[in-house]
Amino acid sequence: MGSQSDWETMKNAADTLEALDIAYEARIVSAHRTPDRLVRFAKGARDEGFKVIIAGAGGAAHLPGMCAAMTPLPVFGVPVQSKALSGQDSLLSIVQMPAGIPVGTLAIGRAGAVNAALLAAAVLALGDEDLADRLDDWREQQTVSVAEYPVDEA
Ligand code: RP5
Repeated sequence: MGSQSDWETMKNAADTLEALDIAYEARIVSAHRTPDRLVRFAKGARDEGFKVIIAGAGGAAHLPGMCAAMTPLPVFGVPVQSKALSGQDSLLSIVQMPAGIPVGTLAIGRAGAVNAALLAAAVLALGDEDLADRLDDWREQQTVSVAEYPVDEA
Protein backbone atom coordinates (compact mmCIF):
# COMPACT_ATOMS: atom_id res chain seq x y z
CA MET A 1 0.00 0.00 0.00
CA GLY A 2 1.03 3.56 -0.57
CA SER A 3 0.79 4.77 3.01
CA GLN A 4 0.13 3.75 6.59
CA SER A 5 -3.19 5.54 6.16
CA ASP A 6 -4.20 2.89 3.58
CA TRP A 7 -3.88 0.07 6.10
CA GLU A 8 -7.38 0.48 7.50
CA THR A 9 -8.68 -0.41 4.03
CA MET A 10 -6.00 -2.86 3.00
CA LYS A 11 -6.28 -4.81 6.25
CA ASN A 12 -9.49 -6.17 4.77
CA ALA A 13 -7.43 -7.82 2.05
CA ALA A 14 -4.99 -9.16 4.62
CA ASP A 15 -7.82 -10.54 6.78
CA THR A 16 -9.34 -12.28 3.76
CA LEU A 17 -6.00 -13.85 2.80
CA GLU A 18 -5.59 -15.03 6.39
CA ALA A 19 -9.08 -16.54 6.37
CA LEU A 20 -8.01 -18.55 3.32
CA ASP A 21 -4.67 -19.49 4.88
CA ILE A 22 -2.69 -17.74 2.14
CA ALA A 23 0.77 -16.44 3.05
CA TYR A 24 1.23 -12.74 2.38
CA GLU A 25 3.30 -9.73 3.26
CA ALA A 26 1.89 -6.27 3.85
CA ARG A 27 4.32 -3.50 2.93
CA ILE A 28 4.22 0.26 2.58
CA VAL A 29 5.64 1.28 -0.79
CA SER A 30 4.87 4.79 -2.00
CA ALA A 31 5.19 5.61 -5.67
CA HIS A 32 5.85 9.24 -4.76
CA ARG A 33 7.51 9.26 -1.33
CA THR A 34 9.63 6.10 -1.66
CA PRO A 35 10.17 5.68 -5.41
CA ASP A 36 13.42 3.74 -5.02
CA ARG A 37 11.67 1.29 -2.68
CA LEU A 38 8.96 0.86 -5.30
CA VAL A 39 11.48 0.05 -8.04
CA ARG A 40 13.33 -2.42 -5.80
CA PHE A 41 10.12 -4.09 -4.71
CA ALA A 42 8.41 -4.33 -8.09
CA LYS A 43 11.51 -5.44 -10.01
CA GLY A 44 12.41 -8.02 -7.37
CA ALA A 45 8.95 -9.30 -6.46
CA ARG A 46 8.95 -12.38 -8.68
CA ASP A 47 12.43 -13.44 -7.59
CA GLU A 48 11.39 -12.88 -3.97
CA GLY A 49 8.71 -15.50 -4.51
CA PHE A 50 5.61 -13.35 -4.74
CA LYS A 51 2.92 -14.69 -7.05
CA VAL A 52 0.34 -11.89 -7.06
CA ILE A 53 0.54 -8.25 -5.99
CA ILE A 54 -2.37 -6.38 -4.46
CA ALA A 55 -1.60 -2.67 -4.61
CA GLY A 56 -3.83 -0.27 -2.70
CA ALA A 57 -3.42 3.48 -2.96
CA GLY A 58 -5.45 6.66 -2.81
CA GLY A 59 -5.57 10.04 -4.48
CA ALA A 60 -3.03 10.20 -7.30
CA ALA A 61 -2.78 6.44 -7.05
CA HIS A 62 0.20 5.58 -9.21
CA LEU A 63 1.38 2.61 -7.16
CA PRO A 64 -0.56 -0.19 -8.92
CA GLY A 65 0.28 1.02 -12.42
CA MET A 66 3.96 1.57 -11.68
CA CYS A 67 4.16 -1.85 -10.02
CA ALA A 68 2.58 -3.42 -13.08
CA ALA A 69 5.08 -1.62 -15.30
CA MET A 70 7.97 -3.31 -13.51
CA THR A 71 6.75 -6.84 -12.85
CA PRO A 72 5.18 -9.59 -14.95
CA LEU A 73 3.16 -10.75 -11.92
CA PRO A 74 -0.58 -10.13 -11.89
CA VAL A 75 -1.34 -6.81 -10.17
CA PHE A 76 -4.70 -6.03 -8.60
CA GLY A 77 -5.32 -2.40 -7.77
CA VAL A 78 -7.48 -1.24 -4.88
CA PRO A 79 -8.60 2.39 -4.97
CA VAL A 80 -8.50 3.68 -1.41
CA GLN A 81 -11.24 6.14 -0.51
CA SER A 82 -9.64 9.57 -0.46
CA LYS A 83 -10.82 12.44 1.71
CA ALA A 84 -10.94 15.05 -1.06
CA LEU A 85 -12.75 13.13 -3.79
CA SER A 86 -14.10 10.03 -2.02
CA GLY A 87 -11.88 7.69 -4.02
CA GLN A 88 -13.06 8.75 -7.48
CA ASP A 89 -9.55 10.09 -8.04
CA SER A 90 -8.02 6.81 -6.82
CA LEU A 91 -10.31 4.74 -9.03
CA LEU A 92 -9.73 6.71 -12.19
CA SER A 93 -5.99 6.90 -11.74
CA ILE A 94 -5.77 3.12 -11.24
CA VAL A 95 -8.27 1.84 -13.77
CA GLN A 96 -7.36 3.78 -16.89
CA MET A 97 -4.15 1.95 -17.79
CA PRO A 98 -2.77 2.08 -21.31
CA ALA A 99 -3.05 -1.10 -23.38
CA GLY A 100 -0.11 -3.36 -22.68
CA ILE A 101 0.30 -2.90 -18.92
CA PRO A 102 -2.75 -4.32 -17.12
CA VAL A 103 -3.94 -3.60 -13.60
CA GLY A 104 -7.01 -5.52 -12.50
CA THR A 105 -8.91 -2.72 -10.80
CA LEU A 106 -11.35 -3.40 -7.99
CA ALA A 107 -14.01 -1.31 -6.27
CA ILE A 108 -13.23 1.66 -4.04
CA GLY A 109 -12.54 0.81 -0.40
CA ARG A 110 -13.29 -2.28 1.66
CA ALA A 111 -15.17 -4.19 -1.06
CA GLY A 112 -12.24 -3.73 -3.40
CA ALA A 113 -9.73 -4.88 -0.81
CA VAL A 114 -11.70 -8.02 0.04
CA ASN A 115 -12.31 -8.82 -3.61
CA ALA A 116 -8.68 -8.25 -4.54
CA ALA A 117 -7.77 -10.94 -2.02
CA LEU A 118 -10.45 -13.26 -3.39
CA LEU A 119 -9.24 -12.72 -6.95
CA ALA A 120 -5.67 -13.36 -5.86
CA ALA A 121 -6.91 -16.54 -4.20
CA ALA A 122 -8.70 -17.59 -7.37
CA VAL A 123 -5.53 -17.09 -9.41
CA LEU A 124 -3.43 -19.05 -6.93
CA ALA A 125 -6.08 -21.77 -6.69
CA LEU A 126 -5.58 -22.59 -10.37
CA GLY A 127 -2.40 -24.38 -9.34
CA ASP A 128 -3.32 -25.40 -5.80
CA GLU A 129 -6.17 -27.84 -5.23
CA ASP A 130 -6.14 -27.43 -1.46
CA LEU A 131 -6.55 -23.69 -1.84
CA ALA A 132 -9.30 -24.24 -4.39
CA ASP A 133 -11.14 -26.34 -1.77
CA ARG A 134 -10.64 -23.63 0.87
CA LEU A 135 -11.98 -21.02 -1.51
CA ASP A 136 -15.03 -23.18 -2.23
CA ASP A 137 -15.58 -23.55 1.54
CA TRP A 138 -15.22 -19.78 2.06
CA ARG A 139 -17.85 -19.09 -0.58
CA GLU A 140 -20.17 -21.75 0.83
CA GLN A 141 -19.84 -20.22 4.31
CA GLN A 142 -20.70 -16.84 2.88
CA THR A 143 -23.76 -18.26 1.15
CA VAL A 144 -25.12 -20.00 4.23
CA SER A 145 -24.55 -16.88 6.34
CA VAL A 146 -27.01 -14.83 4.30
CA ALA A 147 -30.41 -14.79 6.00
CA GLU A 148 -33.38 -15.39 3.78
CA TYR A 149 -35.48 -12.76 5.51
CA PRO A 150 -34.47 -9.39 6.96
CA VAL A 151 -34.80 -8.48 10.62
CA ASP A 152 -35.25 -5.09 12.23
CA GLU A 153 -31.90 -3.95 13.47
CA ALA A 154 -31.76 -2.04 16.76
C1 RP5 B 1 -1.29 7.93 -1.44
O1 RP5 B 1 -1.64 9.10 -0.82
C2 RP5 B 1 -1.53 6.86 -0.42
O2 RP5 B 1 -1.84 5.65 -1.05
C3 RP5 B 1 -2.67 7.38 0.41
O3 RP5 B 1 -3.91 6.80 0.05
C4 RP5 B 1 -2.68 8.87 0.07
C5 RP5 B 1 -2.55 9.74 1.29
O4 RP5 B 1 -1.40 9.36 2.02
P1 RP5 B 1 -1.11 10.01 3.45
O5 RP5 B 1 -0.93 11.48 3.23
O6 RP5 B 1 -2.28 9.70 4.31
O7 RP5 B 1 0.14 9.32 3.93
O8 RP5 B 1 0.03 7.92 -1.85
